[in-house]
Amino acid sequence: MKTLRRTLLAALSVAALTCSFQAAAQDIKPRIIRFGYGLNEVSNQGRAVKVFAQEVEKASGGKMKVRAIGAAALGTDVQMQQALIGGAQEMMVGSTATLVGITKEMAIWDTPFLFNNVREADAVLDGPVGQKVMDKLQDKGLVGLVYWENGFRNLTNSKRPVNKLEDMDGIKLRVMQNNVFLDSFKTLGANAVPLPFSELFTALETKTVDGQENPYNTILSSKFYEVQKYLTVTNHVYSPWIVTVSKKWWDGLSKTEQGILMDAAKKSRDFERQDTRAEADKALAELKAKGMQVNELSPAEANRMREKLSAVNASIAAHVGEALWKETQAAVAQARGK
Ligand code: TF8
Repeated sequence: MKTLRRTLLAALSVAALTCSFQAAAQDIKPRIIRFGYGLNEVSNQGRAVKVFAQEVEKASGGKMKVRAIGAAALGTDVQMQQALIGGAQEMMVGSTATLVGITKEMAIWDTPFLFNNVREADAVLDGPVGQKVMDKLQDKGLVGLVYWENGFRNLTNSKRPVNKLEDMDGIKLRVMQNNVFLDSFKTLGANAVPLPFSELFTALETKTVDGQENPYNTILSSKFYEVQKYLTVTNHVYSPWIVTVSKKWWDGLSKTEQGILMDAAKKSRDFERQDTRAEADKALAELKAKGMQVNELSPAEANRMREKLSAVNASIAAHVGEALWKETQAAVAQARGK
């Protein structure tokens, strides 16, 4: 009797399992996902998109296929965001800074010296404040999945070593298309020029601009060392990337499909942060080997820059709202205390 019951139970649970597998399988439709990004294939961004694509294909039994399209071949960050909103493209990854025109709260991440290290960045971005800011995208037709690391930004230029604030005077500096960055670098005395990333290399090469700021990884993968002699270690702001989905398209997916994308996004995030950090650790030495002249700011000059830049804080707070500003400061303080 006991054996019979056991056999029956086993048979039943096999049936239930098969059933739920079938339900899940029916829940996954053949899909082509155009996933655009701005850096090239051999960048940390490109590597992580590849991991995302593999995870999605694996989890969907090959039904959901990710077409990874890099080097801004589908457009600049801003153009791709519009394509996602309109439903002409499914997914992308890009800087949160380029989203500020759509969702003003994203400007909180552009606060100079907001995070002292990546541990603080992870805690705040993956915590309730990061989620809250991400959720604001939904009203605008975008769904944010996860934050990836672009990294701490550093200054390069082709004119002269920047050892003190005054050395920034009159340097034509490309900034991201975002008012906080524009204000920040004007405050520092540079002649700030907003440009999309895809035009940056040529602009540096033709001396349309003298300098730019980006993490070491990007200076390396985009070969800026070929057209920029001087690198100043400023770490003036931590830049996140954000993986977004067209809400129009997302809303038509089954829960299973959404779950597959979310799960793959998290896996790609964990991979990306590790990969980016490992690369950043070696990148400065590589940039020196490529011929860049690197200098650090003296503690006194670094402080002057910090103080100068704190002048933009009030306008960021006004832009994102005092409540979010305070909540973010509290979340940073909490992360710092741990
Ligand atoms: C920049 C950003 C870039 C991103 C990328 C194209 O300087 O740091 O890394 O926008 O997605 O524009």
